[in-house]
Amino acid sequence: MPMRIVPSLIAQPLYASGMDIRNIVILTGAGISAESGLATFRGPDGLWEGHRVEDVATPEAFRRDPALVHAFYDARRAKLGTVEPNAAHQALARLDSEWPGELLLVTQNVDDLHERAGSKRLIHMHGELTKGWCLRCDERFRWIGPMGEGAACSSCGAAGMVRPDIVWFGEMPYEMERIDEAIRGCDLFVSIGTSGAVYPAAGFVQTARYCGARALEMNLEPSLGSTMFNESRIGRAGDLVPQWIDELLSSSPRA
Ligand code: BV8
Repeated sequence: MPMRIVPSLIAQPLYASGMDIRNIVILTGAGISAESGLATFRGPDGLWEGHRVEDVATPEAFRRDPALVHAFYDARRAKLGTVEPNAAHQALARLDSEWPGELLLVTQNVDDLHERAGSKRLIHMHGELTKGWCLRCDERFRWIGPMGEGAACSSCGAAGMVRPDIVWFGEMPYEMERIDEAIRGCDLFVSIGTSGAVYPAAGFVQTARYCGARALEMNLEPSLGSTMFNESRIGRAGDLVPQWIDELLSSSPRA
């Protein structure tokens, strides 16, 4: 699928000549894992794998029907074992290992495909499917396999107090200070595979532009915040991201 470039209304060339890109923040969403076979959120039926968000991804839903919420996350955790990182994940892992400047990869995704591809400078702002959280001792720990209502905490042993370590709607995303600091200090903000529908992630581009950074989005369609970007490259992440990283690494001074 050929790449389509949509210059934004307030377009300025992405890399103003002589502009030295050193510090980069990259935000990813469900679209980057679509080519690995994981469903995005805004499915054709608007449902999320057949569920209304408020029935499976809120603290109220967990109090109301923990069995349903556990079944929802157990199914997604099981699916993880059947998928692999794609070319976009791998290209970002290459950038992580070769980029001489500051780099922070912030993902809204709870899957583990970025770290399986090798990305290290990574934050899961909405939590991880492969982690559990004990509401008795407040410990977080790796979790493989189904969790279910009776799960025992691998730290304090309490049964039935373990929930998926996922940030639900109405809950505060993780590492917001670190993310905000990186965005305020970056030269380039990049958004990949996200619709820009959920806050605070959807507001990152405003902060970045306000602090003088350039902004690039790569998505299958213009996102809700598309006009805030200096450039929008429309297409599949698996094609666009490796292309962009080749471009960036070939134009940037080595360490
Ligand atoms: C909070 C974990 C308060 C769960 C998730 C301001 C205005 C309005 C509303 C709010 C606001 N501030 C807060 C809110 C409320 C809410 C919110 O934003 N609601 C929305 C619906 C309006 N936000 C919150 O509740 C947040 N918390 O605000 O806390 C607070 C403040 C202080 C103190 C205490 C509390 C927390 C939100 C986090 C919820 N958890 N995920 C789980 O995963 O199970 S959000 C979840 O949905 C994802 O993580 C992601 O963030 C979002 C889905 O968006 P995308 O990832 O972008 O996916 P989507 O399907 O939408 O789009 C995919 C895109 O990819 C599409 O554009 C498509 O074209 C593209 N694509 C598809 N294939 C490809 C592709 N692109 C490239 N290549 C391809 N192959």
